[in-house]
Amino acid sequence: MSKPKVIVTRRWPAAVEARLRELFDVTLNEADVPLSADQLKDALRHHDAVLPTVTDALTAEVLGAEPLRARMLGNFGVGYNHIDIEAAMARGITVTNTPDVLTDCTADIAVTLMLMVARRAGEGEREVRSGHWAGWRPTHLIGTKVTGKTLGLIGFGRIARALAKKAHYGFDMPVIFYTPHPPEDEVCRDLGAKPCASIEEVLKQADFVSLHCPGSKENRHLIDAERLALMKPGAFLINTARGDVVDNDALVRALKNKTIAGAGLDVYEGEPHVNPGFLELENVVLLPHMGSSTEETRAAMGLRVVENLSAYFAGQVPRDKVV
Ligand code: 8YV
Repeated sequence: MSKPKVIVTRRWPAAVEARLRELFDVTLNEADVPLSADQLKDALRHHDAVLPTVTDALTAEVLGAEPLRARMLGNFGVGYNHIDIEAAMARGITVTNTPDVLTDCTADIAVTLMLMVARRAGEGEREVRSGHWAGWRPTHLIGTKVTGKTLGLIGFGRIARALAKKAHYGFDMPVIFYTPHPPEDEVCRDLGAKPCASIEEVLKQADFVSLHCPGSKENRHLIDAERLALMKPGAFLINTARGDVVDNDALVRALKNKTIAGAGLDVYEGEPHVNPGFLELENVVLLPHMGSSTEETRAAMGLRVVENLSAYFAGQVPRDKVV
């Protein structure tokens, strides 16, 4: 029997590409240049499965490709806001993602951002590298203490819970959160986390607000000017979720006017574009969407896609079936 034909839209870790070569008739993207909408349509016409990432806009228009051969999208990543899920369902396409394996590394990047922005690490690094460091003095680069401060989580899924654990046990932080689906009391007790009745309640109380809700039409600009205005003047906003959960223009204004103390961002509206307003500000730390970017996690993400694909082609329900 011939092997299923699969196409990978970006470069993946070498070990995973090797495994894909063993199992499938695979087309790799050695140049690592993102595919255009037309190329994605072509991929859907000529392969049994397409393996996309966050940089591939699989819109209803793209998924309307005819004649459609691909009935499987094995997404490399847990978030799938770049895939029109309703259109995929309408076309009978199975979509899978890669949860669990990136939880800790993404939570670690949230910790990195909290520490960097509160302790002004980006500013300090820029100063040393530019040769402008004049030496130690008691009033130099004074930041904000992280240990013991209140962490507020918007969303309470895997990554938020991993962050709660690190913050509570590592930094002695009281944790509060808002989720429309609160977990059992025991989960909250173990993480030292207290549910709040609304997003507003979290925003008003937290010293660090970290976003952990999915990117979606519903969550677009969930954090807008009005909600930013509820945050304490000394508070920091951390975003490792999706850029468009925050109104980026409103955030630039809040940072510029110092109505909040700072922000740590790993994700942006319209990536890889970054709102130029952020670039002029010292009180924001800017990372290039690297939450899951460790050797261990990226390999595990790829192998999780391989597992999902193998199950799909064996006629089983893949472990991480989204639809
Ligand atoms: C991925 C992410 O690297 O998994 C996600 O949702 O945001 C990142 O960790 C990226 O999405 C790859 O598609």
